[in-house]
Formats: sequence, C-alpha cells, structure tokens
Amino acid sequence: MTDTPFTPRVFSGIQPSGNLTLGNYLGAVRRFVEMQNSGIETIYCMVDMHAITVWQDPGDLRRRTRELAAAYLACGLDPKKSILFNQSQVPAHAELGWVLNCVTRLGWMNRMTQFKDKAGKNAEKMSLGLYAYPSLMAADILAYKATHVPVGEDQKQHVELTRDIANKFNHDYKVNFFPEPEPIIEGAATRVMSLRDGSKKMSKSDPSDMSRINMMDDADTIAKKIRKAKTDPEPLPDNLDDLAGRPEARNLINIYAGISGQTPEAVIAEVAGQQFGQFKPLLADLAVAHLSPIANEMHRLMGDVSEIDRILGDGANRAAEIAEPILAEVFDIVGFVRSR
Ligand code: AQP
Repeated sequence: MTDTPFTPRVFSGIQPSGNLTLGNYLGAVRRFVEMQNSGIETIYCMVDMHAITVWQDPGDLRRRTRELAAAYLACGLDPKKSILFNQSQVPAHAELGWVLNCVTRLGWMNRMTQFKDKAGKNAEKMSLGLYAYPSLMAADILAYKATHVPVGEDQKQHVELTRDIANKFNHDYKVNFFPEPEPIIEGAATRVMSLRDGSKKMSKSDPSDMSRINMMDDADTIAKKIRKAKTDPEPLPDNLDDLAGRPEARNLINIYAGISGQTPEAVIAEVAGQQFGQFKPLLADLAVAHLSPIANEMHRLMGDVSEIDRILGDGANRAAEIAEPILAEVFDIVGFVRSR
C-alpha cells in the first residue's frame, strides 16, 4: 500500500445479486479477510442498492443478502473486527451518491465497460440506476473516506473513476476533502473465468450454473463442474508462457493457485506433463477440501437469520456513525443550508 495523508481505511462491497461464486471469493472476499487481519479499519458491505439496478425478486434479494452476510462470516470476517452491513440501511450512501452524480461527467460514465457489457445491445431498456452505478459506488467508498478498496480486476475501472470523482470534487470546491482511493488487486486469481468459456468472467448472473462454482455448492456438484469444465486435449506444459492461447487451461491453473495460496508458476511446475484427466481430480479435491467447511458454516449460519440481522444492524449503526459526519461536511462544502 502506498502512503496517503488520509488515515488508512478499507471499504469494499459485493452485490447480493446471486450465489457468491469462487470468483468473488478468490478475487474479493479472501482479500477482505487478509486486510481485516492487517490491523487497518475495515468496512464491508452487501450492496443491495446496486443489486436492484437489474431486476431482483424481493424475496430472493432478502435471502441472498443474508446468505452473503453468512458467506462473509464463514470466510473469516469477524463482526468485532470489521464493520459488516447492508448498504440500504445507511442513507448516507444514497445522499452522497446524489451529490456525486452532480460532480461526475457523462463522458466519464460513457466509458464504463461494465455498463456496456451488461447492457449489450439493450442499453435503451436498462435502468438509469445501472448507468449511474459507478457514481453510487464512488459514494460507497467516499462516504467513509476509504483509502484502499480490495476488488477483482473487473472493478479496477470503477475505482479509478472514484479517484477522478474525488479529485474533481476537491478541485471544484477547492478543498482537500476526499482521498483518492487505491484499488487493491492481489493474488493469483484476480479474474477467475467461466468454466464453460475461458474468455468470459465467472459471474453470479451467468445463466449457466455450470459456468461457476457457487460457495454453497456441495462436494459432488463442485467435482462435477470441474470434471465438465471446458479444456483442450493437450497436456499441461512446464511454464506459463506455453499456456498462451489456452485460456481455459490457464484459468484452472490460476484457480488451483488461488485456492492453494501458491503462485501459478509453482503450480505449473508441479503439474507439468499431466493430462486434464489427472489434473482435474486434483483440483476438485483441493476445491472440495477448501470450500466444503465454508459451505457447511454458511448453512449453519443461515439456520439463525435473526442473528445475521442483528450483526447487520449493529454494523449499519457503526457505519452510519462514520459516514454521517462526513456527509454533513459535504453538505457544508457544497452550500446546503443545514436547517435541522
Ligand atoms: N470472476 C471474478 N474473478 C475475480 N473477482 C471477481 N469479482 C467478481 N467476479 C470475479 C469481484 O467480486 C467482487 C464483487 O463483485 P460484485 O458483486 O460487486 O459485482 P461483479 O463484479 O459484477 O460480480 P459478478 O459476480 O459478476 O456479479 P453480477 O453477475 O451480479 O454482475 C468485486 O470486487 C469483483 O471485482
């Protein structure tokens, strides 16, 4: 992490828009846990307001928000060390979001690749919320003056936009109020790809369940998905350069490295010469051994949703205590009369 004149503070979030995937886990949640244990203040959110930028069945959204909270806890986030809450319960996100909508330039938003990917040819039919998503994400981060944002590779552009928005706010109002937060993109699996198509990101909302490993999948399902993962007929080489042009093979090596905590270089040296018939069972065993205890703990936690709601409520109170004075200062800076 680089030096910043602002007190280090970590913020990140995940949408409760589907089953948490192995991609979310390796790209984001594992980093969340590492940062929590590094002694910096950490704030982790279930960003339910982002989730509704595309249609969510209300009952599913409620269940998935609690499941995501259960996943955070089962993966090692500790509500005594980190602030855990769902975004809609802290109004400062939406309120700062509006102010930042008025700072953000349309030209910047038009360059956001995630909107283009998600909207495809149907941009006219997408919600205004989906288009404005990155400016609300900037508010999520800046409402806490967060300095570091652990994310997967796909979110890098949004964190860079947050830096532009912070910078323009500071410049327009002649203040040094917001930090320019840094994306923290680390580990062997910062972009886990679909198991069915090595050119597409593994995603909660992919229509094919076989494209991803869900954190609540049972051992047989994990093994089946890995067995059926798309690969090629060549054996594994002894170096990563020779995996160029073999995205599915590279993805499985990265997943193995991400789960085992090794580098992809070390993994390829270990499995050089193996056919996928040998390598896939090794990967399946590793994934099942690592993920099954997390899934079991998630199921246990989901047996008592009132306890999950209590943890989220407590987190929201603590988050609001930090965000409200920052928002009040923003109101003063922009010239809103605070009449009550
Ligand atoms: N495939 C991935 N590999 C590594 N990291 C990933 N992340 C997402 N997919 C991968 C990281 O997970 C965090 C949470 O993402 P999000 O829920 O805010 O939205 P997303 O990036 O759009 O993730 P999904 O799974 O693809 O969700 P949907 O399908 O709802 O859009 C982020 O840090 C992200 O980088």
